[in-house]
Amino acid sequence: MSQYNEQAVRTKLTAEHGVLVSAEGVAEEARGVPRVLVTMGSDSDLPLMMKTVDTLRYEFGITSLVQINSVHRDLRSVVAHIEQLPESVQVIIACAGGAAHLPGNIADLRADLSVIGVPRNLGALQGVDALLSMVQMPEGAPVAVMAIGDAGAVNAAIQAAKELAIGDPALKTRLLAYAEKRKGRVQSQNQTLAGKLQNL
Ligand code: AIR
Repeated sequence: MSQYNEQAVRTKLTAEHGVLVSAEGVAEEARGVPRVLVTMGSDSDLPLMMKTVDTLRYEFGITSLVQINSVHRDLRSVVAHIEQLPESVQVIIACAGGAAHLPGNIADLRADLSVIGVPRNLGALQGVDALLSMVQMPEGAPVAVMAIGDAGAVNAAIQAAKELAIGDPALKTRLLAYAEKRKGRVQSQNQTLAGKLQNL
């Protein structure tokens, strides 16, 4: 991200912006400029959202900011956090469970940024509640909603990488390499298929 001076963005980061995470480590150990905000309603969402953070940093080399934001427990701080994001952040990934209004609220606050929603599989309705809360946005404030749970968390990272790759050929190359790895999985399944069928 040549248009952003890494040192300038990093020195401006405060605890209010969230915690920086990159392939090198967390907080002071992290490197690079945050291009994605990964936010969630509670730290109980973290195990799920680490799949997003890890896909971003290890598959695509994308540094993210990670932050907790609850629109049902502290709405005012959500507004402040989202309005103060560093300008290097170009995509927001938001996860919540239950009455999951975080991505929709952020889509209203930030008409200039892409918002991707990850519904968490939780409680009596196992994520169907979160999915419907996210996906039924009124006209004018879209949220790109992923699948419920693990697949959605990983896909959110890939979707963010695709959006960032529009202006970043190196990232395009990494996306293609990631797709090749997926093809390899099918090929190796076919190679071991005869043996598996014989044992059934
Ligand atoms: N949540 C928190 N504030 C608003 C919402 N929707 C969600 C969290 C989490 C769930 O409530 O995103 O998925 C349960 O949170 P906790 O903190 O009780 O584990």
